[in-house]
Amino acid sequence: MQRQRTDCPWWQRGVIYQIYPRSFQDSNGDGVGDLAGIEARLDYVATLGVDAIWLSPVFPSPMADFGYDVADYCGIEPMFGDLAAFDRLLAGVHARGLKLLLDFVPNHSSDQHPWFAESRASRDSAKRDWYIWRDPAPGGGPPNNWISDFGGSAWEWDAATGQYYLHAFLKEQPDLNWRKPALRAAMMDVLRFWLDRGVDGFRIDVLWHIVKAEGFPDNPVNVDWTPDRTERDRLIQRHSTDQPEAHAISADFRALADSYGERVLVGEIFLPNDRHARWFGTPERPQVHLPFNFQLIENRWNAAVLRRVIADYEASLPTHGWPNWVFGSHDAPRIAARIGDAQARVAAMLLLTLRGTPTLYQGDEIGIGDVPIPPERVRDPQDLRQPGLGIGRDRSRTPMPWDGSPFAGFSAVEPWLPLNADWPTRNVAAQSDDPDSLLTLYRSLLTLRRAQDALSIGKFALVDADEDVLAFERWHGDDRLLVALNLGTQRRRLPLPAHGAIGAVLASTLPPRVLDGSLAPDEGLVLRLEEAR
Ligand code: ISL
Repeated sequence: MQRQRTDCPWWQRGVIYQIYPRSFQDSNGDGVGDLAGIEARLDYVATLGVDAIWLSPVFPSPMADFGYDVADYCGIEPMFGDLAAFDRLLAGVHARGLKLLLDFVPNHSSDQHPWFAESRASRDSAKRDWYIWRDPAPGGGPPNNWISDFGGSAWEWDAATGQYYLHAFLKEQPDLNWRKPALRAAMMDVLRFWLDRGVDGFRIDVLWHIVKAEGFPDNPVNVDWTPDRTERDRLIQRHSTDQPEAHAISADFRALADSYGERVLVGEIFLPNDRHARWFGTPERPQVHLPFNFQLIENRWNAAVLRRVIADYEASLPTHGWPNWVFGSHDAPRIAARIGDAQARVAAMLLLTLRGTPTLYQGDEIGIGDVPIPPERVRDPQDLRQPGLGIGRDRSRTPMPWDGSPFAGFSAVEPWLPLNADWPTRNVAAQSDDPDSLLTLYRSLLTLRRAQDALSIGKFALVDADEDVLAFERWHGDDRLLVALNLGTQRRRLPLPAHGAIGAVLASTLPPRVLDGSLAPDEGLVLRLEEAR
């Protein structure tokens, strides 16, 4: 059989590892992680077997939204280090053959950014329309009905200049005006600044938000809203997000990235498949390489549900589009908290065997579960503004537990958020020494993925299977694999492959055993398929 082309870009084969800088490693004893701490842990990241690091924002910030409120796009937050520390980190990343993606936050800046200070100083300011200012509605009050993602009106009154400004998130995060050419040019310069420094790309925060409909019409009411949902969901964000003009800007980002050679853009985009797929752009005018796909987070852990999700997503991809999968982030509940320890092993196997670039969130490789945050320690502004909905993000942002030393080797002092209660046993050192740990499973799956083109760049097809079982084949050239995952608590039949016969077990979520045509509860297998004789 003819071998397929294997000279595909690194970001198609590779695995992205998200580091939340506040919680990875503290090096200076302030209880908050920093760049030197990350640098000190690079060998861990390299030996884990991932290919790229995406760093959540490290820019100067008042931390109203923990770095997603940027006060200087071309600097480093002193709490994290400085540009020299950044350069050392980047050199260390590259020396280990890894890539580094920064988090670009284009939709909004901090209200402490000098641009906003200038914008709000007066209606005549040269930068007034770098942000979105509007007069009150004719009868008074906010210009329209838009709701902030963090609750309340998306408009904040500025008494000094007698206008409202728009903020899709906190009032400390005023939205930038991407219809203004000078703002666009300034932000392109920001990207150049970091690309010139050698970064390998960007994850782009809330990319689908960056342009708003002309005339700022009211958003339609969501008739399906129920009080257990966030206030934001009372409305459908039709006019405040996903505007055609944003696609043109996304294509401009891509053209700039491409002018630097092989760099990668990951777009944070929450949309239904048909609209999501448009963010790939066209072959002639491509947009982001990887529009983040959060459907494993958004959907129930159920084989039938995931089967449909995977099939629909695969079907939605344009021919030039490359899939990707995300199972955890600093915004989402921990995967192990959602599905438990045994199924977290099955989830690891799914994430690393699906077709498409996986993103692994720090701490998920050791299965950090739910970390209840005592009320007095809650820091997440979204949670503080909308208490009682169980949407707190702090519980996914707790520090990495490295070993059994005080504060888990994360810091010399009490960390900014509590550690997972089971840190004395659930930590990197303990799991590194344990052949049956989740970390060991992650390492072996990452090694397998690297060794098997079928897993990283191979083709994909779902296979019929019993209830609770999710199964698919991956193949590349003559190599063909069957992945069979039991998401349930009953023993099920091992699905029959569509092609060939079952051969060697390449990976298992459970201890080795002789195959008997069944899948045990919580069992996931990667099997080699051999030519049927
Ligand atoms: O719209 C959502 C899901 O349908 C939200 O989860 C939303 O996309 C998300 O909150 C956006 O997250 C990003 O931007 C925020 C920041 O607080 C998050 O940490 C960041 O990941 C504002 O910059």
